[in-house]
Amino acid sequence: MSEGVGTQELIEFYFVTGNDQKMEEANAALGQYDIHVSKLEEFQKLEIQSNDLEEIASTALALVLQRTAKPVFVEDSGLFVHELNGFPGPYSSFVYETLGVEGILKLLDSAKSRKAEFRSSVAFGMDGKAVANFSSATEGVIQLQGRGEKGFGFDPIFVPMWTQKTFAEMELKEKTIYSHRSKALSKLALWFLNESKKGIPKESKPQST
Ligand code: ITT
Repeated sequence: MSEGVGTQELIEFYFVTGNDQKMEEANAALGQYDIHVSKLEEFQKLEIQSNDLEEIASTALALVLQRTAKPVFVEDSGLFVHELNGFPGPYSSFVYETLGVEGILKLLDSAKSRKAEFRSSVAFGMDGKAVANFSSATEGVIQLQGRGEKGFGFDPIFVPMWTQKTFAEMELKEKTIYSHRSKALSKLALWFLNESKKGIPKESKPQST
């Protein structure tokens, strides 16, 4: 196992997702720690309905862990708009497919605040057992109109704090600096590299950070 960030040894994690852009982002985020990510093609992420991203990710992971001993993770994420009391949140995928970016812009037509945050929750397991969850968020502002062609989902309307660009105007490398997903995955990487030095706990209640 790796002795830490910057070592030459390549670690392989597996990601269960139907979203290829999430895959690319995961590789960019974990690549910083010499961790390579491959897709577990034969698996589908099954999503329960819940208001809690961590619960959605953990439940999806539990099903995957019944069928593989590989180091594997799933991620659940969403856009939480403050003025809409956190909507669409855990329903972001469905809302994106039905109302789209324009739907969110319409809902915010007369909103006083355009503050929002993207949240990400990563559930990681290995040897057939859930080991840990990592969550993160990125705050920002919903724009009046979409800008940019890159990324996916609500990227064209979201500008993270401390920047002027929407996620869709950023190269992958730049989105990796700010994104909720990248921050949650960095927590996973740092935890894993640290635990690897001690020996990963095999029997444990998944911990959350
Ligand atoms: P999985 O197969 O991994 O579930 P998914 O795209 O369906 O892929 P989620 O269920 O986590 O992922 O849905 C999150 C939705 O929230 C996603 O479809 C987007 O609409 C939105 N979203 C999450 N992260 C985003 C990001 O970084 N940029 C833009 N939109 C994002």
